[in-house]
Amino acid sequence: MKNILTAPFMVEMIRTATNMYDHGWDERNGGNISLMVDEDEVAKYLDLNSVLREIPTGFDASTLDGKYFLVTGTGKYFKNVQYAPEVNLGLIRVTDSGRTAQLLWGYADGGKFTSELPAHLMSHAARLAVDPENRVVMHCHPGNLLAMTYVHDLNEKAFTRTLWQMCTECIVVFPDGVNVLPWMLCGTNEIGIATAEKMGSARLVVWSQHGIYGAGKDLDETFGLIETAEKAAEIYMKIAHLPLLTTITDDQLWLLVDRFEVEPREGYLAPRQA
Ligand code: 2HA
Ligand code: ZN
Repeated sequence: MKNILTAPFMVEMIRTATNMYDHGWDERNGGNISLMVDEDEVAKYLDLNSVLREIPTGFDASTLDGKYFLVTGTGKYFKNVQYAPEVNLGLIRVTDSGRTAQLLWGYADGGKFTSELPAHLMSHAARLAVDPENRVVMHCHPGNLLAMTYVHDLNEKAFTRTLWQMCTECIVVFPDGVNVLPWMLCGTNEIGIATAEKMGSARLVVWSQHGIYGAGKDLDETFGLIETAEKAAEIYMKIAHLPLLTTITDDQLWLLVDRFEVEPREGYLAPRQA
């Protein structure tokens, strides 16, 4: 059996957590990542019959039964993932209609998965229902997106349109837009259900005054999605207090849509000029 620390999914997870920390998105124990890994891939590194512990999840996620996830640990710091992956990460198999997580590797100090597991697994289920290729759910606290939720209208269309107007590439990277939740208590099934519901129509969900959730087919793509939205929010926070002399118009956004063949969120752009 090969050493799991050499697995491409593990190497990529460690690099991504480190990179997110380096971007300032994951102070202290902030943020969490879950990566769905194919059983065939896990079997190269672990004995699938060797369950270290069973941990209750506290919610149902029946469509995920039998699926494997590499997940950051509760209370753990992204800063430390690269130095002690087996303490800060765990690999779980979901069973019992989602109610139990079987630990196959990791959480070596007796720990467990992120407190945000409900939001993660429910979001995986929601994204898989609309995109079978989805593998990643990522949560973090990027400063400019967070700041924007204090000063910008939290209406999803208004929030999305502002981000699209801040950088030319935004509508190409997230044509589905950004959904927004009001402030809610984190770590609960309620915020998990609300996040998953928002994930049905967009891969980015802002948690007001807290952070953001992103979903995608791999860690790089999901990181890039959040990175692009955060860059747009940074531009917004640089200019919001200044007189606005120019913007990217809806006609120009339509040119991007046509050139890059993306499908903008229905009704978010003014109708095309004839
Ligand atoms: O503790 O970011 O939302 C990790 C978090 C909770
Ligand atoms: Zn958080």
